[in-house]
Amino acid sequence: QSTSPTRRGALIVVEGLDRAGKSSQCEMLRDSLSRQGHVVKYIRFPDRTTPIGKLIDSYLRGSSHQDDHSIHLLFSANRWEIAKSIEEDIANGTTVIVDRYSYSGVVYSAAKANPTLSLEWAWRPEIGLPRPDICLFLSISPEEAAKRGGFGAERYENGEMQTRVRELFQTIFEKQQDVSIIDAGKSIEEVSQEIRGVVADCIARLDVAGALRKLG
Ligand code: 2DT
Ligand code: MG
Repeated sequence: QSTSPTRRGALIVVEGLDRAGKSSQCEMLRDSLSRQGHVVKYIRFPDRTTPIGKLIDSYLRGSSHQDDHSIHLLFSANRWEIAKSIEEDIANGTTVIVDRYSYSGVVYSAAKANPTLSLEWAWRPEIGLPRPDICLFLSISPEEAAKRGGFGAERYENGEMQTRVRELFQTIFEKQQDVSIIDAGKSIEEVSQEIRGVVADCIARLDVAGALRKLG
């Protein structure tokens, strides 16, 4: 055979609270990896463009009401409807950067303190989705977040919810493998440089990491 098999892409997830700088950092990482010759896609969840995503968007903007469990499952379904295309991209050598994933999914839902919506319950529908090769958690203090501007108008954008979300992110990332906690209170350039380093290590390990795995 004259053709060598394509090296698979990496699945890189960026998580964090609102105003941690996720979107800017995802864009900078995409541009940096592209300049190095990688084929890169940047996607975000929720993907508000699909039919399920439109229901989620209307819920987040406060235009509609949903039962806590029901909206949780819609957020998860929104990942499942994209999962196959992520797997195909990775197999074809495209590196996929994902802005929010299952970790936001379980943490925001469990933060509602609904007695029948535990972290464990919330994780179940995530099982079997593509497992990130690395999850970068952009950690920012409430003080620094406040300096970056007030809350937006969407559901969840309030102090009480953000405090619970912060605690639950800590809880789940203690147990999670392949998580890198980044101090996102530093300058944009410093944070970006740290992310580039972590991602370079992750990409260098892809051959030994084997095929893309699934969340368990
Ligand atoms: P953005 O501000 O990033 O658009 O997110 N969320 C997100 C959930 O509750 N469950 C999920 O599965 C995901 C991906 C986090 C909008 C809000 O949606 C929350 C903030
Ligand atoms: Mg937001």
